[in-house]
Amino acid sequence: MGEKGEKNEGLRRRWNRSLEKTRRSISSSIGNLISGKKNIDADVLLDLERSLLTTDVGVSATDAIIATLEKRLSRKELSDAETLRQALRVELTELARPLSKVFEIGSARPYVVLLIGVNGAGKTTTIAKLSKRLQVEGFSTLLAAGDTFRAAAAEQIEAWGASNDVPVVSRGSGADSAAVIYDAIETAKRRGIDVVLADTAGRLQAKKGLMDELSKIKRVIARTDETAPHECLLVIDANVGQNAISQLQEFDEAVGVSGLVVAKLDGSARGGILFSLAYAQTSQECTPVYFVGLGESAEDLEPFNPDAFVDALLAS
Ligand SMILES: Nc1nc2c(ncn2[C@@H]2O[C@H](COP(=O)(O)OP(=O)(O)OP(=O)(O)O)[C@@H](O)[C@H]2O)c(=O)[nH]1
Ligand SMILES: [Mg+2]
Repeated sequence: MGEKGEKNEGLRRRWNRSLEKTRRSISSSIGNLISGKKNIDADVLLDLERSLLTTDVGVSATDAIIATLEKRLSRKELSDAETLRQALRVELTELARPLSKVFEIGSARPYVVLLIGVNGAGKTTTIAKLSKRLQVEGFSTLLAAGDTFRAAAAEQIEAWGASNDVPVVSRGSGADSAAVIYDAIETAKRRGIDVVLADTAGRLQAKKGLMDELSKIKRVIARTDETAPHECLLVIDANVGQNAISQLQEFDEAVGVSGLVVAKLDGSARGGILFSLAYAQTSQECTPVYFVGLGESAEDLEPFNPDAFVDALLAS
């Protein structure tokens, strides 16, 4: 195996390991089939429907998938577990494909990336991971400690910056978040830094005052460069299930979400939420999932790859 082959193999193993819990749910019905019954019938699809719902694929997306499989079953195209697995693979991959988009640093300098989301979603961790990734790609980064709500928040990002040699602009807790981010962007301009990654405090999408604060942050950022922020990334915890849909809607309405990061896909049994997110957006322009979090360390941020994702879900 060449170096590239080894890298791909390692990546495949990582996806597989991360999706173990979600896979167990989905595959159990297909797995039972292989060891038990020989023929695919309506009961099997019922089992599959239940598993998809358990992993948070959501009612509408599950209905659509099962309807297609039923059609194929009635046309006698699903003769055994393997053809069912293949058919499911095609359905799931097609559904997830519109979510995939390459995260690119455009030409603006500094390129400003704002991270938002509910409490504990994984924003600050994602900033650390993204900063690492961008450094490897040759971009210099500066972090804005825009979560001024808790003292520990600024400390968390300052400590990470110090140990990774990444500059951080912070004014500690109680400071005005918009002002800190504004400062960070001006600092990056002066120092010729490529990318500013701006942290924000976690907030519930239902809290109007906090959502208004986000629009203010956005307005203040636009004073440094009218095209900024260039990306507004909503970080979603894979474990929140169907609430992800409402998070996307509400944050998008409040500030305009340009892309998603689905964190904590590892260890979650609810990875099907990605299909739900895709299905919810079938009739509109799709907000992409740029990255998924596959672990807690700085290397565990992977571009969302629908093929790797579905392969990992259906791996035997
Ligand atoms: N397993 C796993 N854990 C993650 C991942 N991303 C974040 N975490 C963990 O989730 C917890 C919360 O992450 P933070 O990055 O602090 O979340 P946050 O959105 O900044 O939280 P607040 O600032 O409190 O709103 C931490 O314990 C992280 O280590 C991931 O992809 N996988
Ligand atoms: Mg945080």
